[in-house]
Parts: sequence; C-alpha cells; structure tokens
Amino acid sequence: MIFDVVRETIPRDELAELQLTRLKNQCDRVYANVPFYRKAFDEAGISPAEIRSLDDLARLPFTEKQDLRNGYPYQMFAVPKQTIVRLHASSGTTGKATVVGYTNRDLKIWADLMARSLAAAGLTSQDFIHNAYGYGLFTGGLGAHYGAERLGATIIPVSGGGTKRQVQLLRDFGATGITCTPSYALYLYEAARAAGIDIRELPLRIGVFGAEPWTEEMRAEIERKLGISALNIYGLSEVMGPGVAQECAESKSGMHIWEDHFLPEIINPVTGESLPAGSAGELVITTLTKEGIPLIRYRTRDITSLDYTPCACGRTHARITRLQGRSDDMLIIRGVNVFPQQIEAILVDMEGLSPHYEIVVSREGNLDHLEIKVEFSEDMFISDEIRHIQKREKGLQKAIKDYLGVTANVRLVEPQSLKRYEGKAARVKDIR
Ligand code: DLL
Repeated sequence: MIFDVVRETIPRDELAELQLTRLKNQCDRVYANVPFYRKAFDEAGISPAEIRSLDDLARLPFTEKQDLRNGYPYQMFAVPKQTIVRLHASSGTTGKATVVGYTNRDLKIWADLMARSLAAAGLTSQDFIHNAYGYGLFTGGLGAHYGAERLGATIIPVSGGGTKRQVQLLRDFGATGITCTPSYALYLYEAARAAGIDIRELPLRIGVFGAEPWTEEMRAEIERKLGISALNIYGLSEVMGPGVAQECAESKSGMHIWEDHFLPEIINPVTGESLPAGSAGELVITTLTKEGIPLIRYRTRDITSLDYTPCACGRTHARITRLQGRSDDMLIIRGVNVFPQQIEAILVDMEGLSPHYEIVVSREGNLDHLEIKVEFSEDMFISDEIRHIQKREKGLQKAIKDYLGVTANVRLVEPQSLKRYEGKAARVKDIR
C-alpha cells in the first residue's frame, strides 16, 4: 500500500520543481539563522539568492559530523531553543555527542515519512508492530513508534533488551510486524528456539530492519528462519532518524529515499566531486524541510549509489542501493555507533596503559563481539599481579560500557606484544 499516493508517485519534473523551491527556502533560512552556515556560504562565495537551479547545489559547502560536534550542543539549531520540542543524540560518544533538535513540524514530518516507510514494507493499519529498537536518545525506538501510530497500526513499545521476555511477548501478543536491527532479529530467533518456540508458526509476517550494515545473505537467513519478509530501512540521526529511505515490498531492491524532503547526491569521498547517477560513492543529503537542524550537503559517510530507474511499486523517488560500507572508520557494534578514537580516548585516560592497542570486531553466532587488547606500560607490568590485572580489565570494561554503551572483552597484554606499524596503524580489525 502507498501511504501518501500524491507525494510518493509525484512526476519527476514536479518533484524537481518542489525540491528547488524548498532548497531555496532552506538556504535562506540557514543563512539568516545559523552563523555557521552564513560563514560557510560566504567563504564558498555563494549567497542563497544565487541558487537558481538544482545544479547550483554543487556550489554549496558541505556539512560534516564534526561541524555538529563543534557546534555542541545547540549552535546548529536554526530556530530559538524554545521552539524545539524534542532532542535526540548520537549514541556512544565520550565528550561531545551529536545533538539533534526537532520542532513540532519536524516530528510530524518524521512520523509521516516513517509511516510511508512502514507502509512501503507492506505493513498496514491492521498490523501489530513489535518495536524492539531502543527507546531513548537513539532515534530508532521513538522514530518507529510514532510512524506506526501515524500509520494507524498497533505499536508494542518493547524497546531493546530482555530477550527472553521479548520472545514471550512476540508469541502472546501475536505481533505481525517487527522493527529491530537485523542482528537482533536473528538473536530473537535463537532465543525463541531455546524456549521451544518456532517463530515461523507465529503470525509474524514482516520485519523492517536497519541501523546497521547487513547483507542479502542475511536477509535470506532471516526470512527463512523467521518465516517473514525482511525489508531494509535507512536513516541517521543527524538527518532525522529512521525513515530517510525504505525498501518497498514490490521490488525489495534498493531503498526509496524520500526526495521531497531529502535531496540526495553521490560524491567521491576523497575529492568531494559529484558523481553521475549509478556510480558508487558517498551519500550526501540536503534536508529540504527540516526546521530544527536543517543540513546543507551533509556528508553521511555511507557508501551507496543512486538508482533513478522506475520501480515496480510506482513510487517515483530514487532508490539508494544497499549500503556498501563507510568512508570513515565508524563501527556499528550491536547497533551502537563507535569510533575507534573514542575507545582510544578512554584507554589513554587510564593510568598504566600504553597507547598500543588492537580492536577486533567479530560475529559470534548472530551477535557482534568487541575485543580490545591493550598493552600495559613497562613500569606497570613489573609491579602488577594477575588479580590486579583482572581488576583493571574489569575497570576498563566498565568504563567502555559506561561511556560508549557497548560491552567489550578487554585483555591487558604484555608490553611490546602487539604489532607495531611503520606506516598508518591498522589497529581495528573488523572480521564480521
Ligand atoms: O541508526 C537510525 C536508524 C534507526 C535507522 C533504526 C534505521 C533503523 P544513527 O544511530 O545516527 O541512526 O546511525 C546512522 O547507521 O549513517 C549508517 O552508517 C548506519 N545505518 C543505518 N541504517 C542502515 C542500513 C540510526 N539499513 C548510521 N544499512 C548510518 C546499513 C545503516 N547501515
């Protein structure tokens, strides 16, 4: 079912006109209200009045995650703080998180776009949706929540964790839809099996999975094990949250990016130059209607390509292909975004540790596993005994959990035992 037929099947020439009007508007607003943008536009030698076609987009400056961090917490807001009705923040940051603020209108649009997304996945007002995305500063839980309500479905706000209970609720409440990370879906399958429950025999029929990378093979596995149709959803907190792009049930190939609100481009991540449709590169998004934190040419760091070919579902919005990775070193561990520098910052803060460390991310069963090996400094090692070492490992593990929200297996190792690098250190091994 198409949730908003008029807007989702808008002819492309009309869409381009709408985008241009909105782009001009958005540029006027950020130039007038956000000092960061005024400076960036001035430095790029362009004024909002000079934007006459969508091609002029390429003349505008990029915005990066670091710009949001620099403006922590509220400097990137384009409206008075009092007009903001909700905050979210990126998970897992030591010092400065990325804070995003929404006006009432932003929240309404988010719910609409999330409802569009759930409908594109095949869910309707008749469905009961088990929402296991985390509720809180993370956008997953509340994003899916209000989208499901907007659709008129019944939302079951389970949030993350408590897996045994989740299995029981899935069975007892008879959910027909589920929203969570793809790895958690497989974890639920295992927990259900251990409890003697076969999810294939439950009424569950559709899953909307995202927030972390996954593959076609994983889709096939989820579909087989849970006996459902598994759809891909994309989003990021800076731009809105879940529901920026969504796969449709008809083609299940690429995610329609809601172009009446987000103007997508693909660039070469090294040179910054725009790439033609179909090429793989970094996705850059300009928000067209956001009031709280409008973003001009935001570098998502996600690698994908844009497909403008018509889709079987009749929606005219372009599709982004399954994400192929990132152009930075951000890791997503059990749905939590973690930068290696954040781990490093915690390690160097701890007395007696050397700056030599190794991070290994692997997958055990269906769960991500984070292991951190770090060397003792020379003087610490001589004086320390085994039980002290274990105590320190626990302390470090706790600090990582407290600051970053992820569980890590920490091992302190002897000085000089980890590999040294002559060139660029390759301290992170992602073997998932
Ligand atoms: O993960 C929002 C979200 C919630 C999306 C629920 C989908 C479902 P952040 O925590 O800001 O927001 O993380 C955003 O996660 O830049 C991608 O690298 C990654 N990501 C999100 N969806 C997908 C996906 C939410 N379908 C970052 N496939 C993004 C691969 C994804 N990676």
